[in-house]
Amino acid sequence: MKYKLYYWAEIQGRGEFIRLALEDAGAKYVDVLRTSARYSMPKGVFALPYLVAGKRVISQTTNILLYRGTRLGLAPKDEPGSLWVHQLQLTIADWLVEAHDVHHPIGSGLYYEEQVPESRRRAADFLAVRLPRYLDYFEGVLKGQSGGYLLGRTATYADLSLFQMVAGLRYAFPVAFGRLEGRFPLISRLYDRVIARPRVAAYLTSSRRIPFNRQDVFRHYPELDSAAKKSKKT
Ligand SMILES: N[C@@H](CCC(=O)N[C@@H](CS)C(=O)NCC(=O)O)C(=O)O
Repeated sequence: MKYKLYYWAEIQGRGEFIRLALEDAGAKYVDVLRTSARYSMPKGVFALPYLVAGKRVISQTTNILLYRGTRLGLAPKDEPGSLWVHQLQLTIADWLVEAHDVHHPIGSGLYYEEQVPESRRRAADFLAVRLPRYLDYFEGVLKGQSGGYLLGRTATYADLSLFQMVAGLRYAFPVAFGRLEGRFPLISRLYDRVIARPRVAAYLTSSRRIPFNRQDVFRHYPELDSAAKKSKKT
């Protein structure tokens, strides 16, 4: 099976969760929009990313991973295991939206520069309240396992996605996340495990990996990275 992934060519964004799964599995795929700007939105698809697998067209990032996870060897075959990975991935999807909304708290139709004061307030709350809550949750899941991955010894697409969250947070909030990360050693170790996976390592150093940038979901703005210090409880 040769997959066709349709996602923005300039950003990692949501597409990166799918790219990482395809890369780690050694799957054959074309990242279509990186070589051709022309595409049409298939019927029933609301937004990128979508994946074409034979005659099937699947959209919604988490749905794509659910659909292909087992086939790619990145999710258990049994229903409880498959649903558990799906549940973890849905939580990561929620977390990603919150990381995005730090720099776009009012609306995606406005530039960051049009919502800076609100972004500062949102960043303060994200860094002080929401980010530790998500990290606590995933650290707790890892604590219940031996083997270093969310399900134990075998990596799933949720582990690759958690790796991506850490990579994005390190880029966007080097100071604030840097201060926090030491409290979550199992998450840091999972990051190290994932980055050492041979196909992931090869991908990350290839030109297929798009560098983080300020058009992306994770963005580095020093004024937001330092917002936590200045936050006041209201
Ligand atoms: N819940 C969807 C969200 C899809 C989404 O928001 N895609 C963005 C790019 S990351 C987009 O192109 N949005 C256009 C729009 O919402 O109008 C998913 O996880 O795939």
